[in-house]
Amino acid sequence: GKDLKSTLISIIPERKEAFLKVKKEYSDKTIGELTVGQCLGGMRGTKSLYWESSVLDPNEGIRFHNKTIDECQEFLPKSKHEIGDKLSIFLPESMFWYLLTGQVPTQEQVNAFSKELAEKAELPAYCEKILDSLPSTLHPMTQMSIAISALNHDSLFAKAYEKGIAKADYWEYVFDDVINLIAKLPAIAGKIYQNTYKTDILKSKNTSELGQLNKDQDWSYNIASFLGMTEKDSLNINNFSTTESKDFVNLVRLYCALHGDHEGGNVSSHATHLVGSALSDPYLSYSAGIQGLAGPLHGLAAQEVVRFITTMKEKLVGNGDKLPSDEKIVEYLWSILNSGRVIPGYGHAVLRKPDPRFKAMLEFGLARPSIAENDIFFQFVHKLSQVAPGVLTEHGKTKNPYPNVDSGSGILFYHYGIKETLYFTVIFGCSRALGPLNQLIWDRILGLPIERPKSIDLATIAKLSK
Ligand code: CMX
Repeated sequence: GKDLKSTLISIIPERKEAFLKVKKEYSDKTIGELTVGQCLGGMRGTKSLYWESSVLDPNEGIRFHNKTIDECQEFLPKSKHEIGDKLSIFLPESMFWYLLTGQVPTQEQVNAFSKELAEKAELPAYCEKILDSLPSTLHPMTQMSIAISALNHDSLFAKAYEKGIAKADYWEYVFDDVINLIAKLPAIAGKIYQNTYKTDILKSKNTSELGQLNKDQDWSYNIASFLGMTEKDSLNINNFSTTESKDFVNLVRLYCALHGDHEGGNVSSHATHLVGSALSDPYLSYSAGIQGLAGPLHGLAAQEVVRFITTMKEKLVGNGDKLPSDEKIVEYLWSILNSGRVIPGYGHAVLRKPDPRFKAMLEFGLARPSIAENDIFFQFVHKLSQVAPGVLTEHGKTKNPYPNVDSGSGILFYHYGIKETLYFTVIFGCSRALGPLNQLIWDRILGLPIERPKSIDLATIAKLSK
């Protein structure tokens, strides 16, 4: 079978023709109107961004090229080492292939793509040096954005652009940069974890690395390995059994595949697309996306849920390992709401039903007895998803009383030993590369221009609204 780039090349003419047709025939047609409320209110609901790979439906949640999460779980290829294993999860690299091309890769194509990513995974020495020089008190997301923007040193697009290339050729260099960047994220994530939290362990074991790259393994396996959290290829810092090691790798796969793309308007995706429109290379563009993901209203929400759940458990059952009664939980939720705080992990700006990504994360835990039966924090998450919607509905404020994606993911990573809450968003940062960087390639294929919306002052707004 063809590799990813050749597959992409084969579909470009058709997609380009469709794009140009719509642009030519409908450019002066109206697809919505703009209210003052939207202009002053975060541009909610303004249909003003082009994004191909996913669409968010308020009731159904995200669809990738029109397929639901459940469907993607059925047809996207898994690791070649775990074919036929019911608990194994499809690969984020399968998802990237699908997002970029709209086609489902064969098992062989994904095997080769995983291998290509592993072969390009190593960080250049200067990037390691930069990461090693950062204070361990620097937020992990700041470290991540520094490392990614530093890689612009090796951008093939930036170099070619400097020499002079035709506009029609931009995308090829952007494509190569994107693959290189995605390939290097596991090593970046691992180095940050190691430098920020695990220097003592390294010292005590007299070694300089938590884990190694395994070129015969997939991208998520290598994330887990660089975190020191596989049974083989790493220090196995949490003493995982074979099953736990496999399950953790599958958690990384599931999390990364599902959090990759969520339309174009969320802050990290929009920022990547905007900065890329100035022809900044993919490293600079995605480092801007990472900086947006680092905001508490965006990527950091998962860490808030973990704090919320662990505090609630502490307050309601102390060191106990049995859930309290539903009444006790309901009472606790009301005490939070009555003190003017929000229930983290519930509500959404666009969604009006339970987030299917939450359902997928929940099912991951429910399928594993060690989590479903023995992890009280997970049991709290599960119970809350049954109890909180009723309380929030009675409270009557939120437009969506259901759990959102952040409700379940953090506590699963917590289960496997990532207790450093500030670190969660770095794994989100590995995942989020898939959506925005696939669109960035298409932005250059289709020759989208620099973005430059019109801004206006208050007097003009008042005048125009008369
Ligand atoms: N608990 C209590 N009150 C809530 C609530 C919650 N979980 N979610 C919304 N509300 C309240 C809002 O604070 C707002 O109150 P005011 O009118 O007093 O300001 C009212 O309900 C209406 O809000 P909304 O229109 O339903 O929601 P928004 O689009 O304004 O905000 C969101 C969406 C996610 C920020 C909000 O639901 C929230 O704060 N949730 C908790 C934090 C959280 O889980 N964030 C992660 C979101 C997932 C993601 O995008 O990654």
